[in-house]
Amino acid sequence: AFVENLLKHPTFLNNTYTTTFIDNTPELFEFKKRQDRATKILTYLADITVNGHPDVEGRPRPPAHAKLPSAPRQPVDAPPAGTRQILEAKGASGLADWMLDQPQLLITDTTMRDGHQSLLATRMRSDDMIAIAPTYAHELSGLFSVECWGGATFDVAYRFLQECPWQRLRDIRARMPNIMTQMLLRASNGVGYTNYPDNVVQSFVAQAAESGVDVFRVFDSLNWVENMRIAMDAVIESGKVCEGTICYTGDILDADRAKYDLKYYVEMGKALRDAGAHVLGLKDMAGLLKPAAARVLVKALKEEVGLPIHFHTHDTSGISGATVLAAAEAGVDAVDVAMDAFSGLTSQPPLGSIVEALENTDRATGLDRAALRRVSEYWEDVRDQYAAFETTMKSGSSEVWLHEMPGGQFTNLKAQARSLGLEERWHEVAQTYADVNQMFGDIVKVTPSSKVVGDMALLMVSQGLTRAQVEDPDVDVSFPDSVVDMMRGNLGQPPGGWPQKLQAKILKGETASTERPGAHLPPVDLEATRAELSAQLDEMEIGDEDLNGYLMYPKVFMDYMGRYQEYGPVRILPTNVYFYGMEPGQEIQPELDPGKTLIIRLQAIGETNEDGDVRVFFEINGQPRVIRVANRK
Ligand code: BTN
Ligand code: 3PY
Ligand code: ZN
Repeated sequence: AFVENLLKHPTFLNNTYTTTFIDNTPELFEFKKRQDRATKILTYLADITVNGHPDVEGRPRPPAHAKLPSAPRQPVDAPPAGTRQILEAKGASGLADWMLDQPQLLITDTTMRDGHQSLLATRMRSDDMIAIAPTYAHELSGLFSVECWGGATFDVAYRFLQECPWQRLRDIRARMPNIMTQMLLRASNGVGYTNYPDNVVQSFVAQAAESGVDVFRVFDSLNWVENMRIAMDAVIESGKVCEGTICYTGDILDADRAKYDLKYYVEMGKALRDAGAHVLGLKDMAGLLKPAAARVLVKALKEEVGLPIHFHTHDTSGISGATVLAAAEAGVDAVDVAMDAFSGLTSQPPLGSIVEALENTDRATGLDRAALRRVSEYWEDVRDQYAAFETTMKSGSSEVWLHEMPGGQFTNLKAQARSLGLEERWHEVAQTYADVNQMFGDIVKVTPSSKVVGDMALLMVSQGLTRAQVEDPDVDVSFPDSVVDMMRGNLGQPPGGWPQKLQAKILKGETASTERPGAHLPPVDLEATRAELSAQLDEMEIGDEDLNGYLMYPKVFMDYMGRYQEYGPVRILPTNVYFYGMEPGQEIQPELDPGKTLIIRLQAIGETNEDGDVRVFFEINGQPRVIRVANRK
C-alpha cells in the first residue's frame, strides 16, 4: 500500500520529491482505504456470518442433503479441438458453411445463461461456472456453443453478485478454449433496458469480442431490423459470429393472428441475411412455437433464407421438447437446450433427453451421454445451493398461450406481483398482460418491450383498470414511465406502428419519433467518460472493460465499485459461504490469484459489546486475525 501511495503521489509523479519527501508526507501512510484484499474478504465473511446476506433472508435454505458441488478432475493437457478452432480457422462465414454441412443436430448448452436466468433469477455465480468449464472442454468438446453471457447476467453480476461480468467471461474462456462461447445481445439496447448511443453499442460489442464472446445472438425487442444494424455490423466487424435473430410470437398456423404469419418471418429472415447475419437465430422466448408450426417455419426459413438456423425456445408449456424434435426433423441446424438439472419449466428443454431422443437417427448429436450425466449431476448440486432463488412454478402450463410472457420474465413478474400483494390474482395479471399486448397493437414481447407490457399490466390490476378504461380518452390514467417512453418511439417501431389513439392519449399531444432511436442520441465521448470515472474513483486507472460496464449501467457499476473497495474480490468465495457465511471451525481455501490460495478458518464469534460490535476471530494462512463488525440483527 505504501508503494502504491508513493507511486500515485503528485509530488512523486512530478519528479519534484527530495530525500525528506517520505518523512514529511504523512498521507503516504494512510492505508485505511487500501486494506489488502484478504482483509477485505475477511470483513465480508465477518459481516455475512454475523448479519446474513440480505438477498437470502427469509428464503428457503439449501436442503439438508445438499452436497457441495465438485467438478470431475480434468487432465492438464489441451482439450480436443472444437467449434472455436473451426471459427479461428475458417472465420464466421466458414463456420456457417460448416454448420450447413453437418448431419448431426448441433447443441448449445444454455445452463450458464438462460437456464439460471429463467429458473434462479439469474443468480448463478461465476465460481460455479468456472469450476465445471474444464469438464466441458475435455468431455463435451462436441458442443456447438455454451451460452454463458449477456441477457440479464451482465447487470445481475454487478448488482446482486458483487462480481465483474467481464472477468467471468475471461475465466470461462481460459478454461474452455475449444467450445464457442455465446452471448445474448439486445441489439441497440445492449445488455440493458434502453437504447444506447451507437458508439456505446459498438464499443460494447468490440469489448465483448475481445474479452471472449464468439457467437453474438442479436435481437430487437420489436423485431425491427433497422434497429439491429449497428450491433450486427459491430459483430461482423469483430470477426465473430453474428446470429441475426427473429423473435417468434403469435401462431403462424392461426389465421386470426395474421400479423405474424409465415410470410412475415420469411421476410424478416431475408432482411437479416441481407444485413449480414452469418446464422439465423429463431428465438421463441416465450415457448409459443408449436411442433406443427415449427415444421412449417423451419422448412420455409431453410429453403428461402439459406442460412443455418439456430432455434431457441422455453419449456413453460411443458411440450417444447416436441417442438425441438420437430424442428430437428425439419432440418434446423442447431438448438438451445439446458443441462437436465437446469431444464424444464421456464427454462429450455433437457439437453440429455433431446440427445437421447435423437440417438440412432440421422440427427444423432454424437455427444457423450455418460459425460452429460456427470455434468448434469454437478449442476444438480449447484442448483441446490440456490434454493433461496427457486420460484413457485411447479408444472408446465398451457396458459403461456394466453399471456405469451417470455420465460425469463415469467417468474420475475410473478415475484413483482407478489411484492405488490397481487399473488392470488396471478391469473388476472396473466389475462391483463394479454389485454395490454392487444391494446399495444399485438407486439413482440421480449426484453425490454416485455417489461413495458408487464409494467402496464401490473398497474392495471393494482388500480382495477380495464382495457376499455385505459383506451377511453376521458378516463385519466397515469401511465408508467416505461410505457410513455415506448410510445415516444424510444424502443423503436413495431410492424405497422403504434395504435394512434392510445399513443395520442399517452403522449398528451407530444409528437412521437419514428426514427431509429440511436439516430438522435449523441455519441458519448469515451475518453472524457473514462477520465470522469477515474476522477470519481480516486484516480484509479480505468480499463476498457470497466468503462464499458459503466457506460451500460453507471449507477450499478459505481455501487459495485464501492462495495469492491470494502469487501474485495468476494467472487472467489464458494457459493454457500458467499450467501450464508461460515460456521465456527469451518475452513475454506479460496484462490486469490492463480496459484495463490488463502486458508481461512473461522475460529469463533465473540459477544456483541455495548457499541453493538462483534469481534469475529479468524485464522488466515495460520495467523490469527480479529475483525470487528456491527451487529445489525
Ligand atoms: C447488495 O444487496 O447491496 C449487494 C450484496 C452485497 C451486500 C453486502 S453483504 C455484506 C453487507 N451487508 C449488507 O446488508 N449489505 C452488504
Ligand atoms: C433477455 O433479453 O435477457 C432474454 O432472455 C430475452 O429472452
Ligand atoms: Zn430465452
